[in-house]
Amino acid sequence: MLENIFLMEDNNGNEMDSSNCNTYLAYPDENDTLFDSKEIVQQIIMSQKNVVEKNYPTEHFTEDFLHANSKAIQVDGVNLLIIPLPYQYILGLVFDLETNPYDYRNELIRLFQEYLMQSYLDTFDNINKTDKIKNKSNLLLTLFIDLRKYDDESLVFLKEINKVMIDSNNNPLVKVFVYGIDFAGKSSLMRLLSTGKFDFDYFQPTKKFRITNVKLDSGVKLICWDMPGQKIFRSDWLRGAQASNLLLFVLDCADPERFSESKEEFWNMLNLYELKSIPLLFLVNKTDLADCKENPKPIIEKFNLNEIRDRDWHIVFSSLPKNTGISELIEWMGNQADNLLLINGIKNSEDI
Ligand SMILES: Nc1nc2c(ncn2[C@@H]2O[C@H](COP(=O)(O)OP(=O)(O)OP(=O)(O)O)[C@@H](O)[C@H]2O)c(=O)[nH]1
Ligand SMILES: [Mg+2]
Repeated sequence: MLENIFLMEDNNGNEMDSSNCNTYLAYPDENDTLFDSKEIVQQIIMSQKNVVEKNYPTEHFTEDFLHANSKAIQVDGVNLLIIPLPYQYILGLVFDLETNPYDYRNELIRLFQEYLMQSYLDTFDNINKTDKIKNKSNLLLTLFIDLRKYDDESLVFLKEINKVMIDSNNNPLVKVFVYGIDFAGKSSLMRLLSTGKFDFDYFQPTKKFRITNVKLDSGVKLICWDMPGQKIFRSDWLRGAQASNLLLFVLDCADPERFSESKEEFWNMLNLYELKSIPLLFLVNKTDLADCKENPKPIIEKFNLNEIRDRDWHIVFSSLPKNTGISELIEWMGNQADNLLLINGIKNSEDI
């Protein structure tokens, strides 16, 4: 399974070594400790030194060339596929230890050649630094999602609609798409669900999506895609929502000044054809700061929740520091997951 993907660039356009090569962009893990290890960085560079030093023109990066120069390496228990790119860049893919990175090589090169090379090259033509960084981020995001999809396709797909994947240990994987504007508490909720812990100001605002696995008592795994809520990242939401089984919208109820903005984003996603009929949990968070639970009517009216059609939906009120609402959320998710397993024929009603 592909776990992470990163781009490494030479900082000054000359010799690439671990001391002057300090810009990395990585998906999905922002705080990757991979680059703290000088040994790993050095080996990554060494594996591509010949190509990077020669600084070949772009035309040189043909399919055969990429094929011949991409290398699988294992350093410090990290399993990597390393690919040289034009302009003294190195692309790296991090896999779990059971995966053979070469299984992904052809697919990566195909994706890269087919529709990404141009967008990659565009990032270097006459555009400002912020746009370059954003383009590079988008490139990595696209590659990561497409390669994960490729990997998922080798899992067993049971049905086209409401399909649930199962992993190699036969555990069903239910994908949850977690969205809502910045500061609503999405990442904090993910941490609470997976570790039971909550601390104020534990997270910086999310810049890339994060994937959190939550294992339910029934053995079902919820694969939660926690999206960055800031405005500039919202255009990426649909990509992250691909093939979701459940939607989880998070609202900060203590910030009514942003209700209109929240409502707009909430409905923008709900109205998308791609997300049609997917069950939704509407989480009203931070009830320790403003107790909306006592009187939920204004929220239901403000967000037009009674106009939700053709999908199961449920509203839950939560406070993460007080750990309230969490068991109700888990219970609803668990019931929805069980329904999906029934539809997919993974379990029958006696099992549930
Ligand atoms: N009082 C209170 N604070 C909360 C609650 N949930 C989250 N917070 C705080 O709200 C702030 C934002 O939380 P995050 O989890 O980073 O929010 P987010 O939705 O992931 O934000 P983005 O990543 O920018 O989209 C943090 O300071 C949290 O500690 C809650 O239920 N009550
Ligand atoms: Mg976040």
